[in-house]
Amino acid sequence: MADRRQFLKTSLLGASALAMNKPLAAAESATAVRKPATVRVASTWDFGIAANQAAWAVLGKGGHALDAVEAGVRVPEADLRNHSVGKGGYPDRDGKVTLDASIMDAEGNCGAVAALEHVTHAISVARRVMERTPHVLLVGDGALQFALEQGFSRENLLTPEADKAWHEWLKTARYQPVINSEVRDYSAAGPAGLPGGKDNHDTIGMLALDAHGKLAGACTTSGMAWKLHGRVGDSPIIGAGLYVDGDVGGATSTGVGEEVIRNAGSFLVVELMRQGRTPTEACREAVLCIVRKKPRTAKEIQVGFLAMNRDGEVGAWAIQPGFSYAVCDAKEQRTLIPSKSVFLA
Ligand code: SD4
Repeated sequence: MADRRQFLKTSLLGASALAMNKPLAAAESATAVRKPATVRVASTWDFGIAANQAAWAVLGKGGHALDAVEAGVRVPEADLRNHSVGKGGYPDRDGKVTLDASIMDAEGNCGAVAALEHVTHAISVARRVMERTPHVLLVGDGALQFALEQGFSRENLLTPEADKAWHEWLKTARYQPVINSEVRDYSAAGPAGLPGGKDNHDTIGMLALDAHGKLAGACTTSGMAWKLHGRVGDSPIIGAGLYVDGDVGGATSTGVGEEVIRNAGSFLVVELMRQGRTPTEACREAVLCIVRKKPRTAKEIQVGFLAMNRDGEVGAWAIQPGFSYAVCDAKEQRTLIPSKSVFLA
């Protein structure tokens, strides 16, 4: 009997040691075949080209990915022609411009602001939340109070052009927020209004891998035009609009944030990469998750994911055609790649 107990104990110990070693062995073999990392930055939409240039100014001289993504996304935040990020963004249905942003590094440090008013560079406030508070997310008045305490200046973010567009919207909208305003614009405005078209793209999400082998990501937006005051999208929600795991990769999203939040989208993409998917495969699977859950809604909306693994490989996938992403590295500085999509043009 004693022998049998000893046998069982030994076998169980052996089995659990084997089970514990299994993921370790897999991780080791993954390390063994790992390609050398490529210093690279990628970001959503065509405005990512200019943003990538600013990020590359940091990365190209051996700078840190976290500094690069912050510097990069500050470009569209300050661009008044851009109506979906930072100053000049379209307001909510009450005429208030409210910004959402998040930033994350390879070690899991992260910071975010949501429904922030009167400060152009929401991403830099998000970074301060990460580095100078014990918190992850500050919202609304509290986020503004913190930003002002940190020395950010108070500005009017509603430009005359955005104000005019809001008044136009008020004429016919009956004060109803619309979840898929991008796709509606698409049918009304023709090709220029396609999600990803000249005047109709949203959030910038950016992922970078630096010469030290570190990943970082940033995501910033003025959110959905004409939204309810106080509405927060996916962009400042860690795991939804942005997620980075230094051992695996990073992901970011654009499009209708509600569906991304419902599916913990960027976290899902990173976890799929952890299980061995390429960035493209992981983005595709995450998009299909959204489509499968709500096939009818999916026909009407756009969601796109962009991912980079720890080797610097980049991939993307979207629900609708029109999504594109910009990639910049030592070889190619201004590449714009059309994403594949579930539905075809
Ligand atoms: C958000 N993903 O707030 C962002 C941008 C957007 O429609 O509004 N897209 O949901």
